[in-house]
Amino acid sequence: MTRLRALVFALISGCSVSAMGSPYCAADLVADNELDFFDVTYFVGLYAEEDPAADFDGNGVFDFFDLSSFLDAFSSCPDLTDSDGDRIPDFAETDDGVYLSQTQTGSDPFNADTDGDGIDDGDEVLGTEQGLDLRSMGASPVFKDIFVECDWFAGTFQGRQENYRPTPAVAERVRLAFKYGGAENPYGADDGVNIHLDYGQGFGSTGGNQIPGEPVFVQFDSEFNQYKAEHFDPRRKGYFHYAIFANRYNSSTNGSSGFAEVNGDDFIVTMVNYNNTNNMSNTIMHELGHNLGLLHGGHQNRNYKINYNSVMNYRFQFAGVDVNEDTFGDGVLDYSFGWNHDVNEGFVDETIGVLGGPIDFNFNGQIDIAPYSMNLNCSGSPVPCGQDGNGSCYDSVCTSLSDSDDWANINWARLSQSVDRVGSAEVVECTNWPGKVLGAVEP
Ligand SMILES: [Ca+2]
Ligand SMILES: [Ca+2]
Ligand SMILES: [Ca+2]
Ligand SMILES: [Ca+2]
Ligand SMILES: [Zn+2]
Repeated sequence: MTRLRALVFALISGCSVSAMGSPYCAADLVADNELDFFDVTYFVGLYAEEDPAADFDGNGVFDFFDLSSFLDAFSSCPDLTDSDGDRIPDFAETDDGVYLSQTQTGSDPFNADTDGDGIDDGDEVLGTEQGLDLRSMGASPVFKDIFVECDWFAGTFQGRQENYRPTPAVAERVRLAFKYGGAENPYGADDGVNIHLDYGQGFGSTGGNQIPGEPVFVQFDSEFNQYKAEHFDPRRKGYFHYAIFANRYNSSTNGSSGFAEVNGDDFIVTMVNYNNTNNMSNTIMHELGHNLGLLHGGHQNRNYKINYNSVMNYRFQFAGVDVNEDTFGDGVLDYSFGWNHDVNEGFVDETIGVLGGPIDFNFNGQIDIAPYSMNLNCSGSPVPCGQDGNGSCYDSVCTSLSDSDDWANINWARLSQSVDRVGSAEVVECTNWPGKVLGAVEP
């Protein structure tokens, strides 16, 4: 575009440029981190219309002094070079990990996403170009953030009164699990993620809402996407995960707890008749984990691994992860750290268990000294190699079962890869529900 054509364009579409108020230079009116022809053009346009914003010296009168003040500001602006293109000039990215203000951001001037959470520094510090104010929602350019909008149904479902809105107790349990999780941050900051669940609780979280209606089930993802189109601010796309909390999905008898995109941004949590703080918070972290790229075996689909200690594993989704190394859940909500050693089902050594201490894997009441072969990744009791426990085992083969480091394996680029933005995403149906591992009746 030639300069002349650009000028004409700027004049006829003057409102398309950013509003006044680059935090970096008062004269950078179009807030593109460059002082250029367009800033002058924009200013002259405001001046001609006696827009209050053109009262540059603040004396209540539009006069010659405004124009000269503007030109002074123009000439005294700092170097607005933005090396990494994240809309924050180099001089403001102080590269010390301490966020103080929009002109002392703590972020890296040569890395557009300093904390590596998939959201650019400029979006976290200034809000997005579409006007989504992530900073006021708690975003930091130097600490990982995840945003999730939660919309829910409430009413009568199959004769039951239910309210599937996440409670403050649910949100707190999820918050703590991420806050003290193992995701790394730059500049030697503590590990952890600030997760922001917007269930319409206020204080900047005003996107979550009840969806009218009392559907017995929601079809994923055709009906899901219709609800999303109606209830999700499109400016949040690419920055927020979107979750619907409903009775069931896909059928009136499906008792499973959820469905999610893998490496995406959409998931559904269906609590049927087992809605409580533990079940919902654990399922949020499980389904969100799929969005983050995690599978039921961490890096693989192999489910029920006794040494994969994560809420992603059906063995630990509702029971919580194992903290005393006996392979049974202890109610703690977490992803895995990959600390357990491999367990070879063809050569099971009870004396070393999963982390060093002995475990009676075959429930014969003693620690067997001699290794044996046994298919261990089953929802019920272990069975001999070659058998699948009438479908209760993930597979029938005896292999080496490996742990996985979920926290290190999170795909932080998932938002830019989600199905709403590009092509088709892999989805995973989560057929788990409380008591399944114990052989209870599906609700
Ligand atoms: Ca920059
Ligand atoms: Ca940067
Ligand atoms: Ca970031
Ligand atoms: Ca962040
Ligand atoms: Zn799942």
